[in-house]
Amino acid sequence: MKITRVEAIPFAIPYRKPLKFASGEVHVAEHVLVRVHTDDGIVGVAEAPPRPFTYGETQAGIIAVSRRSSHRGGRPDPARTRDMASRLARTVGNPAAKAAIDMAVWDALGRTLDVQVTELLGGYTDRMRVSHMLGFDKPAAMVAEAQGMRDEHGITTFKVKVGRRPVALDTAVVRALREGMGDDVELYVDGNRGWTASESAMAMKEMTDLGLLFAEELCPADDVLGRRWLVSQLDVPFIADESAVTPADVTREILAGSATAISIKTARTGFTHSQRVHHLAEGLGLEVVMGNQIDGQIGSACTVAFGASYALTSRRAGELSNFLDMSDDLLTEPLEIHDGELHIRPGAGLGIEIDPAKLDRTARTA
Ligand code: MUC
Ligand code: MG
Repeated sequence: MKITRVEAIPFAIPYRKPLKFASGEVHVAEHVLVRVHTDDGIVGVAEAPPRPFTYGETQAGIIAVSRRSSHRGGRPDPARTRDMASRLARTVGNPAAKAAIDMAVWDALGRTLDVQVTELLGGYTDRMRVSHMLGFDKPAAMVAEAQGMRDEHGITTFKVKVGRRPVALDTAVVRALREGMGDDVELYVDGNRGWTASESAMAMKEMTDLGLLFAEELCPADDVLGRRWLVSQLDVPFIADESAVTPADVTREILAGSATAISIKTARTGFTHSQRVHHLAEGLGLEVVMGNQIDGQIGSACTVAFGASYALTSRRAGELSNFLDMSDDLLTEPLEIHDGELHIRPGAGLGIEIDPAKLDRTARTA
């Protein structure tokens, strides 16, 4: 079995409601559908979501990297996932492009063997609890959104975007959520590096009675000593997200005391490197949250496929609901969140199929 072609198809799906956070905002999902073809006629799929404000990737860049990857070193065998991943790792950066190719290869492998990707990776469970991400808005609107998610989808874990100035803008939101939703919901905060270390410490102190689960990327990891100072005084785990993209970054940030927990995003480490991050976290006894790079339905299917593979990644609710805010999707059978859970798909590979009519409707020319 050999890979014969890597296709990269740009598409655009507007958000019904834009997501706003400290490092940027997203109004249209301008993603890239990646399809890996094998000489047996199998096609594996994944999606790459560019986040220019975080990683510098763009739709055009992802297309260029994906198309070139198919010429890299002959015709690789998808069963040799490590070989594929190390070929891709020769290109520095470009995490979403490399991750999408890696995941499409795993999907092709699963389809070839007639096995689910989750089973190939570890097969721990078939579902995950869902955490919903609340973007910047006024307190009443964010509480109403959380209530809607609980009523309609049974979601009871919420990640609240923070990092605005003055910090009271955000602490008021978290307090309103705790008061409006009660003590049964899980709440944690993500600053996308918007605050300084001292602003973060002040905000966490102000929210000390709100029973937060985690704090994520409140200040930049590049403020090396400030960040270490902050992390050392918190009484909740501090999640490294965009500061720890590769397994090597994770090692450095954890050993330096700049974080005490890890966000794994398959959109940037695919399945092969996410496995490395998972094994590292498991070995070190770190908490893990399956994060969301504002993924569409294909990306969310990838996240749940990986998260369900291990006890550590499925213990906490995974960030799997951003696709609910998109006005369209590409799947023949759209994902559904019920009773606060998202299940993996029953079929081989990722178990998802692309609907050609939906792709025609949303595809853009490269
Ligand atoms: C997050 O966890 O930071 C925002 C930008 C991005 O790449 O991911 C999101 C959510
Ligand atoms: Mg984050």
